[in-house]
Amino acid sequence: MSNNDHTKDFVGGGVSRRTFLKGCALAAATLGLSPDVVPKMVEAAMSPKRPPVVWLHFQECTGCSESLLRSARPDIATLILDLISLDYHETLMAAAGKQAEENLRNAIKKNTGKFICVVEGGIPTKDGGIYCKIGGRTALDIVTEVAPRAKMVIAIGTCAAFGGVQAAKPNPTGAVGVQDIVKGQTIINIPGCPPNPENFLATVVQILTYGRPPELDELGRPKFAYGRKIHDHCERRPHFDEGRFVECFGDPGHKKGYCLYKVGCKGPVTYSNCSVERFCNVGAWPVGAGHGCIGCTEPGFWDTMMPIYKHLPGIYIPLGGGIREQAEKIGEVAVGGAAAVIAAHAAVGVGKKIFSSVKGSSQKKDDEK
Ligand code: FSX
Ligand code: SF4
Ligand code: F3S
Repeated sequence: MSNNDHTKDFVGGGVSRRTFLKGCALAAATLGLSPDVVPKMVEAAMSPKRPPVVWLHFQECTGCSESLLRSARPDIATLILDLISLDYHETLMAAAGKQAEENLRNAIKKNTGKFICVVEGGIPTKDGGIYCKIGGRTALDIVTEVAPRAKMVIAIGTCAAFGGVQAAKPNPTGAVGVQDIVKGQTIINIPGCPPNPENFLATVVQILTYGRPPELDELGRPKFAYGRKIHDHCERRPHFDEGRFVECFGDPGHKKGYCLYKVGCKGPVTYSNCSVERFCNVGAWPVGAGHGCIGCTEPGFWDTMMPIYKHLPGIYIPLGGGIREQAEKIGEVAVGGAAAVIAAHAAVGVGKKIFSSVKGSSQKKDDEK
């Protein structure tokens, strides 16, 4: 693909000013900005100068692209594909083989220092990175060549941000996220397995409007999306506060919509706006559907948030009437495993928060507010 017109072929393309307006209003709300900024956003979004985007796929399930393309409100995929000039995207472009490789080379050459590089998927580093190859080159080679030449990088999904499912123990391919390889570059992490497309849209609109990334947390995640815990805005929170829990799936408490903490919900230690933004324009999200949050926006969640159906140890739960009691201990093996992995992440910000939550301190403070 060489220009935006070409991308329109893929999505049935072309959006009206009204759609831009709706999309920008949605982005402004997601970013937590006043509606006053919407005209400025629309102006930036409708500019004929579309930022070139090179989208790389590595170790992943393509769920990030899928969730983007299947999104609604107001057809985010169309909107994004009209906002940018998607010069290279392996699963969307018509080109294949040598022509595709040439497209990539040309896009980089023509737009060095100007394009946005979106990376989807983890990068294997073991044995010279041979476990993911495209056109005979390793993902490691490709990302090392492309990402430093970009204006900035967006790592979409937990795989690109932190290594994801393939980085789970024993991580046989040595998978890591982009930030572990590419240094000295602006990298915006939009984790989630897959992430909410609205967070990606809002980030793109922010970049278009202000020419810079949104404010990021210590893990490189936009604060507008990852600044609060799932638990802080969960519709089941009143049940948590009053000590009404699902004890096992399908029990009367489950049918009544009680809190899922005791059946493994990791909402108290997971930073994301899922409980506010929801998915698919129908208000759906994991906890709303009756399953606990598995912490998919956090680094190493496939290890640190396990077992899926047990809550983390040491988080205080209320028993109702303001009486608190430390949650019952889960099996020693699970406790040791989770605590050890979480301790390993304690060197970075959110890891620290998780660690202190596990020790009971920060969670207790939060719950006492
Ligand atoms: Fe990873 Fe994206 Fe999980 Fe999949 O492609 S974040 S495996 S749902 O979706 O990279
Ligand atoms: Fe919601 Fe989970 Fe918190 Fe319960 S523990 S209130 S289900 S986020
Ligand atoms: Fe993931 Fe939990 Fe949101 S599992 S999608 S962070 S509710």
